[in-house]
Amino acid sequence: MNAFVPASVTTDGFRSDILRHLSYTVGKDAAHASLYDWRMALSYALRDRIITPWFQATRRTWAEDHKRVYYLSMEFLIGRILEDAAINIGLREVAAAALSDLGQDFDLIADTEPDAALGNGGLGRLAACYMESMATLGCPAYGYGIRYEHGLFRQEFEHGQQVELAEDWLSQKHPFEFERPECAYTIGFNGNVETTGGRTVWRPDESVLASAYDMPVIGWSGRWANTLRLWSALPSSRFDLARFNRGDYTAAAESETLARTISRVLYPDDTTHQGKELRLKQEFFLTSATLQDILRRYLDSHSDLRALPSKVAIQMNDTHPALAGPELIRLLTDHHGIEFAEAMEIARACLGYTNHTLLPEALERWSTWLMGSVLPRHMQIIERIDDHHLKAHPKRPHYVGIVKHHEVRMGELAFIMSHRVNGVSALHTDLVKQRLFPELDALHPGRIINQTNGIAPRRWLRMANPRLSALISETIGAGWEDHLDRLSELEPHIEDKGFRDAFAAAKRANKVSTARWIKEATGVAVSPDALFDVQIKRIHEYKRQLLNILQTIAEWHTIRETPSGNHVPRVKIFGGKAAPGYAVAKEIIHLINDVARVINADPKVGDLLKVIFPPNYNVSMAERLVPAADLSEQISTAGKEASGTGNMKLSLNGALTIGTLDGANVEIRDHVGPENFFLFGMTADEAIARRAIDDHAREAILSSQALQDVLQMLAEGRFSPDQPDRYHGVVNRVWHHDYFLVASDFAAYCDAQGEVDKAYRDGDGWARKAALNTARMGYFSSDRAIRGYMKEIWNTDSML
Ligand code: 26V
Repeated sequence: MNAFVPASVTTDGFRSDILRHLSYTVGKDAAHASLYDWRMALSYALRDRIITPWFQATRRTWAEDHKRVYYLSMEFLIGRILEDAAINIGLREVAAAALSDLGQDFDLIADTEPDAALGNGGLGRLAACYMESMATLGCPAYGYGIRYEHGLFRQEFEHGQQVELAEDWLSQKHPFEFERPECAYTIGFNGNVETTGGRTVWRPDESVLASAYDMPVIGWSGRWANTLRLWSALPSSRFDLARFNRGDYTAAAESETLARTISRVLYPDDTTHQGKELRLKQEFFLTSATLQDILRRYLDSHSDLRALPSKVAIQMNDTHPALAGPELIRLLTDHHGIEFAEAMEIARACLGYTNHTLLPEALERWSTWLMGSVLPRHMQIIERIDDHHLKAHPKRPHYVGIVKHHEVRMGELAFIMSHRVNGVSALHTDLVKQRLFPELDALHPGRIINQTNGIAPRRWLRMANPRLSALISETIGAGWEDHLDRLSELEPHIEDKGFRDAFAAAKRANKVSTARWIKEATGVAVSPDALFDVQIKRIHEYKRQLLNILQTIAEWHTIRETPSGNHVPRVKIFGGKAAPGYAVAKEIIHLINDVARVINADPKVGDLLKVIFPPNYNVSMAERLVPAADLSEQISTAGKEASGTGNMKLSLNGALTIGTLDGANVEIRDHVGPENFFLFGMTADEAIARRAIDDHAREAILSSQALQDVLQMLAEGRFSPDQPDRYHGVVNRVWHHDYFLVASDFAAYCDAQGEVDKAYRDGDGWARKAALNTARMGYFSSDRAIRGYMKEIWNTDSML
């Protein structure tokens, strides 16, 4: 039981709370209530308990006029809210007991909650973990995002191929949100700019309303709560009856159409920037509504906008909200009469920019034509910022700048408008300096800093893995959840065989229950004694699911050739979605499913090898798979994965990593110890050198019989008998267009997998390594990361 359970909340009391909400909020009699009804009643009863700390936190922030942090993100990949909130407020057990008295099961009810999937992957999930940590640390903060009607699409497989279906998390009532119709701002688009008498006015010819919805974010132990404010678009003018009556039917509904589209759907592609007008409008919608709200709040209790940076820190989660620079300057100059240069300094002192990717195709660039027509005033301001920066730094090389070749480069804009720019792992930050912004780094030494990513231990250990959490609490006592470094206190116990057995038993129990779930989800029976080898993340060439599946085929081949060999049984588990327009990624999904079908039906292989790919990987599925994993696949081409955070979740839960020297893998390996990590493959520098070699893949293929065999099987259609040439494209790309170096890293990867087998055969040795992973991962708490942002970027402190 939590020490901080609000003493006033008894099981009996909470049971009446639930029943009261069931009757008077949901309008159902217990005798006829469905799981949905119970979930609503439970959510409202919990929500009641969150309101008081939430109000208190808000009141104290006002009363003490504390600096506030504003975290702007196009994505918040929250997942389920109910159980996480229950755990943080200390009522998880009370609620379960109360429900059990009522003949209901907490887990069954919680399992009916749809994921709030307002994000694509790592960047959005990081925003959600950071919101939770800011609340845990008592850092007054607001998250700002868009309330997409449809989050990330639902994935199904048809004949092994991905199909996308609309996701509609909002089709059910969302009990943790509060509509704030009184809080709404007008967001303009297009139109023209007029300058008269020294004053500039933008006259948009289109507009929508941004209307707020608030969600409380409760921190660990319920000591602090912040707000996540999501904007929903509404028509700015009522239906234009006059135009309608004149027969102008479409124009009459224009504002309504624009409003309906703007917050309708999350862009499902996190790999390619397409320069689409609607996306630019979404970004401005988020940014403008948020900045208007920030200035309104500030001016409620201050009058001098020059002091804004002492009370306001604005973090841009990648460049998606990078219009914050020009928009803040516009509001300060055009609306509040501040001089341009001073406005720029004020804005820069408020703003910080986090870079999450080096992939050139993901870096945002907008044509000056589009920017100039959708946001004419901002286009002017952007040019002025660029000009001002050039004048201040006359030695700036001619090819450096924000506006080049008729494009606005959002990375450069965000950099120049921020007082701090940060990468998300030590290696990534070095690469941001050396490869992405070398010239700007030279002009602004010290501006680029590192903040290695982290994950929320409450969700990713305490909630996802109750068995391991209980063992940890029994061993080192309570309170590690918000002092994750304390996991190091486990180390001396790892020398104790009893502890290692208990650690292994928790893992095994997780595997048993996940095996049951796998059977339900996919129809395939897997043995919990097999090594659970897990690769869960978006499907992308650089993440190299292809390398994994090619090695799986090689392993299958070996088992068939030497059926009596000493093979370690494995379950290869994949999870992930491909962007709908990313044909190569979709082909990899198809391949994994085809290979799974053949291998899983092969009687010669039996339990020695299974391939599992449950559809619709999401946060909830991650919570189910992470605690059951033995091996974590972090095998991206070095230099391509900015950080990774799944790598942290898996290792924290006692999975060993097989991985490259990429992103945060480097730091994870430093922490857990190289002997507890299976390293393979080229470094980032070696990868670049390798690519420069003509026919690098050919050389690697010719020196690996295993790889030749695998490619041969693919070419012959062994996994696609109904269409033997289906994977000719894949084979051809490995031979001739292997940018991500699958062939060149193949042999090293197979060797590392051999090392994994060897280590796994020693069950007790494996348990030691697994436990050491958990014990040494405390550093990767998002609390540590947020402390870093508070100190080095936001210049703020805790109110606890
Ligand atoms: C780019 C775009 C381009 C425009 C359309 C929508 C969209 C959405 C997202 C992105 C960038 C995604 C970048 C990203 O997710 N990076 C990941 O960030 C994680 C958190 O820092 C990090 O762990 C991963 O390594 C990194 O890939």
